[in-house]
Parts: sequence; structure tokens; C-alpha cells
Amino acid sequence: MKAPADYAHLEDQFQARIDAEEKIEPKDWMPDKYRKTLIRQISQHAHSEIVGMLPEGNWVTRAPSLRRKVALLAKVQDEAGHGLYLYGAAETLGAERDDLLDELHTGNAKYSSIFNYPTLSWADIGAIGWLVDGAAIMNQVPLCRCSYGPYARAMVRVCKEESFHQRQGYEIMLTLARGTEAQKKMAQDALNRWWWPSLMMFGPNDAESKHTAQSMAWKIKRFTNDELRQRFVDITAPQAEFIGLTIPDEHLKYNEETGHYDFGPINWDEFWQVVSGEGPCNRQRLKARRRAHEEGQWVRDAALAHAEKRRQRQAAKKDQKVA
Ligand code: FAQ
Repeated sequence: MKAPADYAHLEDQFQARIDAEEKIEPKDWMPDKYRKTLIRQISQHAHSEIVGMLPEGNWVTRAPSLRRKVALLAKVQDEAGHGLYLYGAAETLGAERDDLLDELHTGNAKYSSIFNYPTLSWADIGAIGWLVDGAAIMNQVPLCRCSYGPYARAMVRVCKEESFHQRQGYEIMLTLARGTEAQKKMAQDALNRWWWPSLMMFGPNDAESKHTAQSMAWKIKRFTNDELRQRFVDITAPQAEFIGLTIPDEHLKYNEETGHYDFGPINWDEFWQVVSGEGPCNRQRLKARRRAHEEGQWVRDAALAHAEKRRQRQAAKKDQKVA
């Protein structure tokens, strides 16, 4: 174990590398707290991608056309891929995937609050793409510059895919908003229900965010929760206006002086309730994830058996060469 003086010296050197915008790689020295913070954030992010497949998966069989179905299927598969990159990134820090999944399945791990809301109509699929993926991109583009190399690199590909997701959602909303009165009503209803939970995705206000200061100093986060939330509102408010839908916030107004949109207060009681497991769909989501994991056991067994067979075949080939 390092003496405190050695440790302080290593920490100074580490911070100097961060300040010089160097990437930290898996085998580099890093403070335990940096490692823990990353495992926490990356695994929560991975869980969000995987649980995030559920609300949309609910509509795969009910998509209104073949084109919509193909796009939705591709999107849901992308989310699964994102989860895999992210679990992989967490493993580079020494975390075990089985432990991370256990934490999720026992309800001890957090995942994004947004995925605990139900998808009641087809327009919800549009709202998720437009708002939820839109918020995810806003948060994840800066993560492409995260100080930890494997996370930053995973985010580059994830952001490209999220950008397609956002556009497919916006296009669904645009089509509905320009459709019949009933379709427009359905789109407005979806916006009414998804707007505030989307703003909550960015996390608590800066004053309440216990991790932001340290994560900014380590350049894991590049912007605070409130900064990203404001950017999201600034970009999304004109989009809603363009498609002729109304954001459900009577305080929403462009402020000439600040150059930003002012918006109303967020219901933080609702946010913490959802985060603590008491949202509308928390139980349903965890039940579905546990079941999928149990039913997928044979796939994991088959993949391991296949890998073992390949390993044996390659070892036998090597032995033949030597002989
Ligand atoms: N939900 O001190 P902070 C997606 C927790 S991916 C639940 O501000 P931090 C793709 C937080 O963990 C969406 N919990 O924390 C997709 C902490 O708890 P802890 C996910 C939340 O880490 C689209 C406590 O509150 N994206 O959508 C939430 O500095 C469509 C205090 O908070 C990511 O995970 C929340 N909304 O900032 C998939 C991006 N907010 O651990 C399918 C990476 C906060 O101390 C369909 N993560 N908490 O017990 C991040 O950027 C950060 O972790 C934040 C939170 C910004 C989420």
C-alpha cells in the first residue's frame, strides 16, 4: 500500500495529466475514487440503455407501417449494442459484468429515471426519439471528450447512432403533427407526458448534484446538469414551435437579455420518487429485465461453449504445428 505522501504525489501527477487533456487508459494509475465514479456512471449508463429498450420494444409489433417497424427495430437493437459497449468499458476498470447485472436485477443500481414511464400510444415512440434521444445526445456529445479513453471512444459511435434515433423520432412527431386532428392530439398528448421527465434526465439541479464538482475537475463531465438542461430547452423549444406543438410549460419564454429560454420549476419530488423505485413502471421494468436475463441463460451458455470449442481447436492446431 502506498504511503500518504506517495499517494498525494501520484494524485497530483494524475490531475496534471487530466489538466493537459491526456486520456487515461485502463492500465494507467488512477485514484480509487476516479475508478469508482466511472464504474458508477458507466454502469448506470449501460443499465439505462438496456432498460431503455423496454418502453420502445412494447411498440415493435404495433408500429403503423413496415418502414416504421424496421426503423424501430434497428433503434432498439442499437440500444442493446450501446449497453454492450458500456458494460465493456466498465469491465476495463475491473468491474465484473455479472456483479453489475446483479446490482441492476436486485434493484440496487440506478438507471435513467425516464425509462420508468409508460409508452401509451404510437406518438410516445416519436416523443422518445425526439426528446429522450435528443436529451441523451446533449449529455453524451461532451462525454466523447471524457478523460477516460474507453468511455470517450464508446461515446463517439453511440452519439452517431443516437443522432439517427433523434431524427426518426422527430420525423414521427412531424408526420403526426401534420396529420389528422386525432393524430395531432396524440402527438401533443405524448409531448405533454414526456416533456418534464425529459428535463429530469439531466439529473438534479447543480446545487443538489453531489458528484458534479469532482466529475468536472476530473473532466469526466464537461458541463453541469443545469447547463446541459438549458441547452436542451434552447434547442428543443423552436423545434416544437416548428412542428406546431405546444410545450406544456406556461413559464417557457425566450429571454432576449440572456439569449436563453426561461422555463418553469421541475417537480423534483416526482424525480426522486422515480429514482427511488416508486415511478409508474419501475417494478415492471425490473421484472422484465430479470426475466430476459433468466431466459437468456442458454444463449450465454451456448456462446461460452462455442468459445471453448474454438479455443480447443486453435490449441490443437498449434500443437500440430509444433509436432
Ligand atoms: N435518473 O450528482 P448527480 C439514453 C442520480 S441513456 C436516475 O448529478 P452525476 C439512451 C445519480 O446517478 C440515458 N438517477 O450525478 C436511450 C446520482 O446517484 P448515485 C442515461 C439519476 O452522475 C435513449 C444522484 O442522482 N444517460 O437515454 C438521474 O454527476 C432512448 C445524484 O446526481 C447516462 O447515463 C436520472 N435521470 O450526473 C436509450 C449518461 N440523474 O450514483 C433508449 C451518463 C441523476 O450517487 C431509448 N451519465 N441521478 O446513487 C451522466 O452523464 C451522469 O451520470 C448524469 C448524473 C448527468 C445522469
